Amino acid sequence: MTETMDGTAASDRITENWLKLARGAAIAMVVWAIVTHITARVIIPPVLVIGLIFAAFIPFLRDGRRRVALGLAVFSFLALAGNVPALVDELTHLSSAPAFILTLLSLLGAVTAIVGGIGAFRSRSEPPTRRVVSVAAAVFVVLAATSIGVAANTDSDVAQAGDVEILAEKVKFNPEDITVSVGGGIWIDNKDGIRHTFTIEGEGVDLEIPALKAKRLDLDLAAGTYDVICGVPGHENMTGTLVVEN
Ligand SMILES: [Cu+2]
Repeated sequence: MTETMDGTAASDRITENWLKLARGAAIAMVVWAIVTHITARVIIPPVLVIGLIFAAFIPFLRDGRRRVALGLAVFSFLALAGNVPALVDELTHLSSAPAFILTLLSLLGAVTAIVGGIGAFRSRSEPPTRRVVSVAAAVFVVLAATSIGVAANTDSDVAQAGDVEILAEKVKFNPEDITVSVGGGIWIDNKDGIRHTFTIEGEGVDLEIPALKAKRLDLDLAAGTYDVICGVPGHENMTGTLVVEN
């Protein structure tokens, strides 16, 4: 073999190793999209689209396709950037463990896809695959365990006699039309693996309900009709109407 051919073979191998890292990250993102849907029990269109696009990249991240790898890096960056509010929201709420862990997986997967995609495009030196995977796995295990611990130490409230009971399920309040007597209380049972809030803007009502927990609140509102929202980013359709009556 000539020197040139050796050089080409070496650079091909470097590219393939970077592509392997990018492919692993894309697979992690597909796993994230699937598990997110199983946990949520509803189709979440943006997650579905992101998962399908990552899945579509996987078969092409081989055979020296460096431009496809760059495309993966750009797509991963846009997907991350477009979801900053939701990412920050989930990652700052350790007590909602299922959502926290899935969000963490998506963040680590997307960052690794950016690193792998750019690395494959440049193909300068061997990828630090072992280091990247070790660091990502260590961060994932430590933070996931912390979140599970915090969630286990977050108590649910018990409903009190006379409380109006509400479910937060599949990113909806059930019922959506709620009637409470003046001075009455509400008890909300969150059946979802993601957090919700029961919020009435301008009235000082902002009850946080961690994933899979129940919380109660005595309402101190005058008789009237109020709009209820969930303040979690992306839950704009999770609304209700609260009638407080004498
Ligand atoms: Cu919500």
